Amino acid sequence: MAETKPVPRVGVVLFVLKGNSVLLGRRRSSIGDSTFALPGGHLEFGESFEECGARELKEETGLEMGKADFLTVTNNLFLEETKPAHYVTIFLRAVLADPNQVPQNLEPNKCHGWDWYDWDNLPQPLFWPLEKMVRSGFNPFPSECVL
Ligand code: 8DG
Ligand code: MG
Ligand code: MG
Repeated sequence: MAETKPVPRVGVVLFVLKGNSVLLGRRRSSIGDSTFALPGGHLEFGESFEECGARELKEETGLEMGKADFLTVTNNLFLEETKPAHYVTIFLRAVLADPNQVPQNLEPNKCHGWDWYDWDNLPQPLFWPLEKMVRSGFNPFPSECVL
């Protein structure tokens, strides 16, 4: 049987913010195994970015997403992997519907566990698309508008 030609896929991931912290989980995956990454996953047919982000957050952590907004998009090539992949990744910023909710590890086959990490003291190693953003000086927190 002829191999199907690989195509780029769309990932939607969330910077879930709480105080000065973000939610990260250590991946169990053929892509970025053991690295700390944001919650998120594949955009499904017919979904808005916000719907996808809220669904993935719920599936992976049990958390209910509150207000969310678009931050940026990056083009990520994973060509050295056993199964090469190409993701256009949409990054949203979100808060929780209820800030007291506690994350659960609902997909333990895909993640070692979720926790809050201070933005000024992020764990290592970060999943490389995230590492690249952090190194470039990207900051997901709303900038203070001082008039
Ligand atoms: P699904 O079956 O639940 O839809 O997918 P998933 O298993 O949750 O997918 P994922 O790998 O968590 O996310 C899809 C892709 O998004 C991932 O393979 C590469 C891209 N991606 C980034 N940065 C990040 C990130 O920080 N976290 C996550 N989860 N994915 C990211 O480029
Ligand atoms: Mg998922
Ligand atoms: Mg995921």
